[in-house]
Amino acid sequence: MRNREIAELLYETADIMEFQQIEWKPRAYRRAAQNIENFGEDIEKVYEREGKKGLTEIPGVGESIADHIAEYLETGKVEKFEELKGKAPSGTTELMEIRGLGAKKMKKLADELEIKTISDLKDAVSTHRLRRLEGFGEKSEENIARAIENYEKSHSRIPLGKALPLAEEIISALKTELRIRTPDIDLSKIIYTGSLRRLKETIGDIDILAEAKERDAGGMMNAFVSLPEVGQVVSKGKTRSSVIIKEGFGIDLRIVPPESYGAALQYFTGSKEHNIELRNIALREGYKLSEYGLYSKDSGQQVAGRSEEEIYRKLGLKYIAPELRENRGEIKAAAKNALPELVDAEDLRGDLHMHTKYSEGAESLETMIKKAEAMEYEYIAITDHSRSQKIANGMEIETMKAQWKEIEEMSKRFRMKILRSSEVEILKDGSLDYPDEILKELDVVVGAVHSGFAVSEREMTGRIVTALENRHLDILAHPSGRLLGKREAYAVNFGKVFEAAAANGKVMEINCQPSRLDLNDELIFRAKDYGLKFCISTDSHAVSDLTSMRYGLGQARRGWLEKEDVVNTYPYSKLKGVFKKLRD
Ligand code: DGT
Ligand code: CA
Ligand code: CA
Repeated sequence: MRNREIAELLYETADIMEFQQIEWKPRAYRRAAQNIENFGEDIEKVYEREGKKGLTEIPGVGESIADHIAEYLETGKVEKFEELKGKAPSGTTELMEIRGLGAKKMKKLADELEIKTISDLKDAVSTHRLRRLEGFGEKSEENIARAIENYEKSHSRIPLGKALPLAEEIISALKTELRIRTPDIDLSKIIYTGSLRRLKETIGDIDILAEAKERDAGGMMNAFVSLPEVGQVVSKGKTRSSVIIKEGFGIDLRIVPPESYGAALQYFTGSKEHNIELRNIALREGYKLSEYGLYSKDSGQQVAGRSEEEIYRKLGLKYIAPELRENRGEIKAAAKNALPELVDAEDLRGDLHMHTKYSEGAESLETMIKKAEAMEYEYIAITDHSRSQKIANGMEIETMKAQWKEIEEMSKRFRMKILRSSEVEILKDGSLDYPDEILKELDVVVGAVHSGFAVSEREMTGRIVTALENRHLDILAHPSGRLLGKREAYAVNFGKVFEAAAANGKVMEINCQPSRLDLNDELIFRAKDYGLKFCISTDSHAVSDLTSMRYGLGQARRGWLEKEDVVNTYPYSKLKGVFKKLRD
């Protein structure tokens, strides 16, 4: 369902029009946007069925807006809107993202104070020029200051789901280039390090490390800075260069000689806190540790540096996986040989959260099943939205029954176990969105909160605990409700949630969607202490999402989870023991 997306597009366009003083249209655009937002049916479907004519039947949507929507649905953009955006002075579309700063205010700021960019705005706030402006005042200045802060926080870091594929793309492009230029280089030793290698949920900048002998380093650097992906070269040296790629993100490349490769990999993987602790241990043991190697303090001789393993070993530590290197107790555990045996990609046998065209997924049931089977899963759960989720095309009971039929047919054609399920809305009073006689027909019930976030902590905790006490619920989906960089977790007492989940044998989801990663690493770590089990689920809306498993897996590993903690590593025969309904 793309109604919300299209409404957003129209709202944004209205803002741009207003800013450019195209007076009469913005109101019409906003009215159309609002009606589309509240329209019960998927307007993409309306368009498929009835064409442009169908669109004009939506209140407020006239010929020309219908044309634009059709163009958008066909091509993914609207030429005229792009033009309009292009004409807007640079910086204004960015300014529009500051919450509470509508087009009228922006216009006034531009006219009176010549504020055209966020940095202009920041300047005006810090020198208190804003509060003296008519219609603004002290309060409004404070609000805008806070809005700028939020904007910067959410825009300065790259989500893992974006950074990882980007880094892989750049590294593979670099390798291709080097294969031609310097065929005798060891290409296996070009690797991303930093927070990305630790699979942190957001990444400040991408750090790449490569090994090369001195004579090859220059050629490698040249190849790097001249990659077509590179937008701007910030600095270029023999061993280190910094570039900004066309997408706007910073990438560093460092080149080190073979005898330092392990030490540099260890150092640049971080975290800084982990490194500081490690360096202290080195000092205590009579060594000096740097990005060049581990050296004896007395003789100055290098005692390790080619590999990370060698460094940890010399310091009397077991090898520590990058995801654990946050100085959260992993160094002590490594010294006592008490590190967790982390869950691994090969351990995963199924995916218990995905959508199809039955609700807001992009693909048919069959397409999703085919892809999951090609990934060699043993089982999957089909979890289309429940009926009250109108905006996500939630399933009425009849629709769901039709899906059961199709699942039954598919089960004959495919090897995989296909579980009947639904992502069932946890309603305001904590009850579930289908009657018991329907819930009991499902193999697995995934419960989720999607609305009504703005309540007290007590209310939200009560709502979720009630759901966890419901015998029909099996898994709590994206338990915190946060959207990375966009929305904080709702106010909820996690201690009580985890307690109730443990008491009732419920499973916590680790949602793999790059914009969610929920539970996050810290909450996973905390939840494990309650004896809880987890499932790592993609919440796929298209086949391409099925591969985002690795992002959630990263968070699970950062939360110290082992194979046994994660139920979708279990063979189906064992999984049945986890979910009551499969047992019955
Ligand atoms: P980010 O980019 O903010 O997501 O986080 P990182 O961890 O990638 O940090 P970054 O890019 O500033 O530096 C990469 C690694 O280099 C970092 O994880 C550890 C190491 N490093 C950087 N600065 C220091 C430092 O002052 N001391 C030590 N011991 N290590 C550092
Ligand atoms: Ca970094
Ligand atoms: Ca860096």
